[in-house]
Amino acid sequence: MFRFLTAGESHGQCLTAIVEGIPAGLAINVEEINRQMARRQKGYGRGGRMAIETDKADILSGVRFKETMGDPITLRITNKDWENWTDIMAVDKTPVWTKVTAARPGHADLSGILKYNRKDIRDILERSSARETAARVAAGAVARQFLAACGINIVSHVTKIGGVSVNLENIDYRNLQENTTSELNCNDPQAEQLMREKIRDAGQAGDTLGGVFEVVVTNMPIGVGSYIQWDQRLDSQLAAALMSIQAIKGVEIGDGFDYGNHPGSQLHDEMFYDEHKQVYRKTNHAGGIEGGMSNGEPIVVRVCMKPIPTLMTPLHSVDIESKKEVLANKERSDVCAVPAASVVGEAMVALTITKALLEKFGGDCMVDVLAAIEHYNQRIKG
Ligand code: EPS
Repeated sequence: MFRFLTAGESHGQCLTAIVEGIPAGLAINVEEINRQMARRQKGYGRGGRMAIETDKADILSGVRFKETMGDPITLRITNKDWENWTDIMAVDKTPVWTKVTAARPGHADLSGILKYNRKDIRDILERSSARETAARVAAGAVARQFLAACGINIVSHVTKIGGVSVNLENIDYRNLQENTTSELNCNDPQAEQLMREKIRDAGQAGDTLGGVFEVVVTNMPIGVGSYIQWDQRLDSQLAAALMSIQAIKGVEIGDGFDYGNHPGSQLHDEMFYDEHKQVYRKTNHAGGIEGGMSNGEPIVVRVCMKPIPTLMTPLHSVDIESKKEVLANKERSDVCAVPAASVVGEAMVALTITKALLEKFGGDCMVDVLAAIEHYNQRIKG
């Protein structure tokens, strides 16, 4: 079974991920893992923390001589900022702290403190912080190397920030490439300029901005995921994985909510036959998934992130200790983290597809997995 877990607080010593179930014999490129880590840190609108950290994943187990052995892989990301928090986040000292007591609307603060019976909101915000996504990207970077060995590619792009949308009409999803130059991971330079202005203005006003990004998976084998049980459906697994990312409020597959606007005759992807291409489609409204299974078309998932709840011009709230109405807690944060979330989205999609792929093709070692995929592809061609 493929699974992963993360541990660690935002200002604790480190974040850790354990990834279990990657077959033996997969070549691991540590430099590429760290390139993914760096992508998550970028983006116009990120806060002061990103200037402190240079996230790097140290592999503590599971890889020997640059190859997996089938063991759990442990990845550690050291928090450089920890040295500024050794008293506040001490493991084995008596408390020397200034408590955080003004809950932020939109954050985990209020429900968390009641649920876990804590007196300092810091006990909640440290783990609920999106800093945890650094560990997900490290885990996802291992999964992507597994998928790349199986020929599967994952990219993302930002399609909306603060109400400014890109033109999606001429996007060639089959050949979408990673954007290595745009600071906002946006493929439309005109929209990107407007997005930057929106982020700059929001920052100056002490406000924050959300947006939308798409994750696209290409070269997926047909029939990954299943309609047999609700939790085996690939679309349900992707939606859950993406919805689990901090601040995500909506997930759509393919045309998503637009399916409510048109009749079926305009929305189902008609089938055609060609000796070379076999059964093929001219459209991809379904976003690469029908009946909970991949259908061979690019998988297109659209994800909406709310504006980050930590505002420098804080909102009305209540102090949980004094019960007085106050302004919410101000913490250093980001004005906009949608480009970072798009990289996290890629990681969560990679981890989800890896799990589903291994359920379909099994295998303790890479040669068995690749042989199973090859055999299956030959069979369905016939
Ligand atoms: C983040 C680190 C955090 C925040 C942000 C994401 O660092 P700090 O709290 O020290 O400034 O910048 O966290 C949140 C958006 C949140 O809601 O907590 C990171 O590494 O991505």
